[in-house]
Amino acid sequence: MIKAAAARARSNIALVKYWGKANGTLNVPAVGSISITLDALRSDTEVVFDPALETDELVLDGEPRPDGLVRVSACLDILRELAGIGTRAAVVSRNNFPTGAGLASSASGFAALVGAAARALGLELSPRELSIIARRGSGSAARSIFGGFVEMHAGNARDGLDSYAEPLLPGKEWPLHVVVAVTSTGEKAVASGSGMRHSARSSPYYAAWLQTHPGDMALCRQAIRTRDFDALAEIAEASCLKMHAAAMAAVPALIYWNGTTVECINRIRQLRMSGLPVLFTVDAGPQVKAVCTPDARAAVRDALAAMPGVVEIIETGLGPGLETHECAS
Ligand code: 2P0
Repeated sequence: MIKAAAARARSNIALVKYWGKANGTLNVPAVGSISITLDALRSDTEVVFDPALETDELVLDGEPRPDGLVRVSACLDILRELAGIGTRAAVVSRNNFPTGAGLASSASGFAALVGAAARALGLELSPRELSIIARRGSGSAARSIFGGFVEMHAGNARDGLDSYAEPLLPGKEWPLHVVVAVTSTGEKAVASGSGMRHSARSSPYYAAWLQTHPGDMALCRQAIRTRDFDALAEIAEASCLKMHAAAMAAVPALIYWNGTTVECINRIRQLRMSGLPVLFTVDAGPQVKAVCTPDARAAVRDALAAMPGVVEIIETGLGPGLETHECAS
């Protein structure tokens, strides 16, 4: 019998970054992280378990992507085992934003995949269980199961079962905005996973990154609890720069930025010094994400849109977690 369902999940950006793995096989992160889920950056995914299929299939943004099947099938295998079936699946996923360019398409993609597949199989899993399974596909996907402000726990159990995300604060309690300055639309040269492994192996700053991370998490939790934008800006920018410093100090160096990335960072720092509540963060790609209060949004957008080298601006508020539904197939 054919079993099908669909899901929508949103991308997220981390304010305190995940960089490094404690267990590559189970994809357990070496550190926790704190993120916000973005309303406008979405993956819509349909999963059809079909007895006629001999292998899993993946179509991403209209293109067959056999290269993505290892991680997709790994997530599907966990769900198939829970459901007690071996049926292969066709996965069709679409992102409404550039894939693989540092906009966390794997976060929304794997959260949507796991949500759709679990629903198709009739598995009644808790959001925490879905988060643990989504993590196997992509560490940041564990966070996209939830909306608003989200904390990912690295955990320390050998089986990875305490390595999951959970909500910290609903988005409506502190409705920040995000202005993404897209500085390049190509797929990034070094995927996050390899970048993390390379940093852990060769960066002299990786140990300091691990050692100072728990303090950063505590400061960020406190800033969110008290809605203290200046404190949030200080810790989020510090965590971002520390992650990139660890990557840049790897041998050979891992530089995810381009010139426009740096110019946008400088512009955002200027804007904050002039009194605008805005902070920057950058992930494993050259895009710059400005996080600001709703009243600062227009000024931030105009300033970043005017930067030479910015090719697109994406604006979004904070979004909800995973949504699943039946589909016609
Ligand atoms: C983050 N990033 O916390 C960090 C900051 C990128 C830079 O989580 O290997 O694609 O699939 O677990 O989730 C991107 O890493 O890595 C990421 P895998 P993922 O948002």
